Amino acid sequence: MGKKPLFTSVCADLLCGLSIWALSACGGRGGSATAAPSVPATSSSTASALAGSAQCSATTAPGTPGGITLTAFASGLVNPWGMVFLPDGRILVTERPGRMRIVSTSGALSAPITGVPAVYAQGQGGLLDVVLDPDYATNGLIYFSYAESGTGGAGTAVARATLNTSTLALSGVTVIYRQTPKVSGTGHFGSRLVFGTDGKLFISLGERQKFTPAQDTLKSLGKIVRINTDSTIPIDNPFIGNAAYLPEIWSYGHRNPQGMTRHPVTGQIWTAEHGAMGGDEINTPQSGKNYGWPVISYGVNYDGSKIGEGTAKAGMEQPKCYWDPSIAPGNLVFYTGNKVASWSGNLFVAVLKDMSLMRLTMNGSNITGQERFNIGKRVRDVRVGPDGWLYLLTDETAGQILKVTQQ
Ligand SMILES: [Ca+2]
Repeated sequence: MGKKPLFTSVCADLLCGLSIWALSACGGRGGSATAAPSVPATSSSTASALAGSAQCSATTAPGTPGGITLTAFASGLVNPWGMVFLPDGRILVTERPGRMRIVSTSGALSAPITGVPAVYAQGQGGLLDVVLDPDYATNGLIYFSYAESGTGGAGTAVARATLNTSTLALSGVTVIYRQTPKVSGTGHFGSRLVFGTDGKLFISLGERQKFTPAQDTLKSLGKIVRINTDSTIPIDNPFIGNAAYLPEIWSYGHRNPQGMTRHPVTGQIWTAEHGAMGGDEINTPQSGKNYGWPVISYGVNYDGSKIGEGTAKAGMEQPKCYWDPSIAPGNLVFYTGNKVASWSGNLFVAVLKDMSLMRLTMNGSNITGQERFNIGKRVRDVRVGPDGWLYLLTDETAGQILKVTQQ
């Protein structure tokens, strides 16, 4: 594994200085900020558009690292990937090899639910996320994402179905979205499913480890797309009527966003994205915006070689923050529980490679600091339970649901 090129290191240092200023200005470091340092830019005319981003870990949040208690709530899951609490408190969970189960309120696993379509369970592919329809209590509809094989290779798909929790069966399974085109390879499928406050469905889609298709707006690789649940396209999507763009595109230039959630107050969609080495990102994708991959990135190739044109470019958005070294983020969620007052409104990130749970403190929509809780297992998903505690999925062959409490 090579060292980063000098240019990238210098840029990162400059941006780090900027980051600390930005975090101080938000109260994250306690210092008094009087003026922003100069902003690195490729030309003076675009300097105002090229402000750099902050390292997510630039400050340490107040708290007691490790001061949580982990309880094994359920065991016996094989590479669990997504979960959602049902109205009765049970948990609907996916296992990447292609199974979906219901976990009882005492942690017992049901038999596999029937009717799940065949999935492409290779590499990072398989059965992925699952969410409930906003009107699930009355219509019983669920939506799930998965890797699907077909002409050209494989790609992410999203299906809708009616869940019968008594017979443990899906019925009326209908594919409502397919990533295009299908390509070779087993990596970077995304994908998370999140409903906007208006009932439109956001789908995060990886670039299938193909790099440049993330900037190709006639392909849905490396995109956040937004659809109606009947598979039609919302009329207020940003590129409706523009033949140079797929109409479902909400934002583009993403690498592998495997985390996505909705802010409980603002309704804004937040994503966690696997970057190249040293470039994992938190983003707040805005309608019609370009998030840069692979033209700009804080990461480098795994052989140390540079990617693209640097860390900033006019017309491309900066992440809210990034991690260098990489942590490999899974899903993320804002804490809306009532069990730990100091966590209120904080952003929790499931972490795979670093085998941890990150707590990002917030001031409004600004990230002000980070607290790391060691979990010791690859954490794929994090959700707030109806009891106000956090629940984690560990993405392992002997995978578990862990309950997180704090005294
Ligand atoms: Ca980016």
